[in-house]
Amino acid sequence: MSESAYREMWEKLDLDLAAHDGLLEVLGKFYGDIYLSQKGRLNGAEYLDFVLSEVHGLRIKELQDAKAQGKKVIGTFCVFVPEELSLAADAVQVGLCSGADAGKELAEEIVPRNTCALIKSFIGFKLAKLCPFTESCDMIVGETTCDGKKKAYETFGEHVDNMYVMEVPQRKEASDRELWKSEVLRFKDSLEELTGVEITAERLKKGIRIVNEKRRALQRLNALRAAVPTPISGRDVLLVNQISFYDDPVRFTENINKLCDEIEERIAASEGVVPEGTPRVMLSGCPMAVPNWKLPWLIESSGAVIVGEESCIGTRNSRDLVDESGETLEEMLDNIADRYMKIDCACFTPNDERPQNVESMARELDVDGVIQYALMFCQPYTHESIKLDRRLSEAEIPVLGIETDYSMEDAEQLKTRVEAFLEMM
Ligand code: BJ8
Repeated sequence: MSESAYREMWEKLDLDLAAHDGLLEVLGKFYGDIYLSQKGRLNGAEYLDFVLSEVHGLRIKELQDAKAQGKKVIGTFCVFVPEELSLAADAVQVGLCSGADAGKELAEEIVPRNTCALIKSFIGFKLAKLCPFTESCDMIVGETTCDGKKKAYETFGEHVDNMYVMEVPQRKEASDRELWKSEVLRFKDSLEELTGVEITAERLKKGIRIVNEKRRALQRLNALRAAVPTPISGRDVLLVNQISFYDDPVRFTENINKLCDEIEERIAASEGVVPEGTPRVMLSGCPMAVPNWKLPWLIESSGAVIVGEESCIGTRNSRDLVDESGETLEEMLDNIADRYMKIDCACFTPNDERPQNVESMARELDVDGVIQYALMFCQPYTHESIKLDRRLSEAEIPVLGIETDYSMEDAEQLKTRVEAFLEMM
């Protein structure tokens, strides 16, 4: 598609074209510095580069084409929203979390300043008219996870059409499972009403299979990257996880499996993206949405390699599959409810699974240290970081806690802390 056709599309979506041009320019430069400058990347990374370069172009065109064919677009902010159901309703589901400071001042007019950067970012992108994904949505799904998000959706909802909020329980008792199942059913009904498509057992089975295949590809990638020497950079795997929320799920799975085939060849030849002996680090904590690449870049440019992300844009989203043995609609809906109740988000209390998961992941990946990442003002993850710090220290796994936002102002200071941590490891 030509540049002028893209501009016409963005204009129709009511984007602020001048501000949007500025955003794409900064994004392109940032991507070049952080991604394209890497040495020894896999050929399959071309897919990542292509998707990222067309994230506001070709992918948005695809969404417009889907809409022209009568399909609906569902926007989400959290891994609790079951994509299986959206696919079964013949809809397209896309992630709307954003990882850049755009529109921050506008966002601070409607949410408190001491709100995390992720929330301010999705609000800022909307208010500054910068996000073609948000503007393409027929329904935007929020969820009652942290207080920041659930209060923000009240005001955000005044600025978008068709805001829908799923109630996510805060505990994991039988009554919470019951509540969650009823929310899964309510979401199914709302999708059917929006799309006019009845979610049958056959359609849902297909939706479950597509999303499971996507998660299987991510599991395969996570298993392969654990090899020594490390065959793929942490930055590239983070990008894979980020793209998993935007790209068509079938195309994504196919490309990630091809990337994994190439990684297998690399492993067989004992080739790594970094030399053997490079310190292995695992990230744990808040999700890192596109283009939040600051910390991974600082870590990997300090001489370490990231071999795991315990995060929703990471293994928390791919660890569990939906049981595929269900045959009736009811069985499948139960299996979906069960799978999503396993998510160990810090919004749950108690949340004993998460420390266990973090420690066992660190051991399985044989990491030299864990870097806990929390966005400033994120209560759930900063609270849990204290407990996790204690647990990992007791297990003699070196740990560093980082609290930051999306600005680059603290980059130098963070780099110094990361370097000191790597030396200490
Ligand atoms: S399941 S982690 S995607 S809620 S960083 S907005 S928690 S103040 S993102 Fe999340 Fe779903 Fe949980 Fe995952 Fe609040 Fe913290 Fe901000 Fe956060």
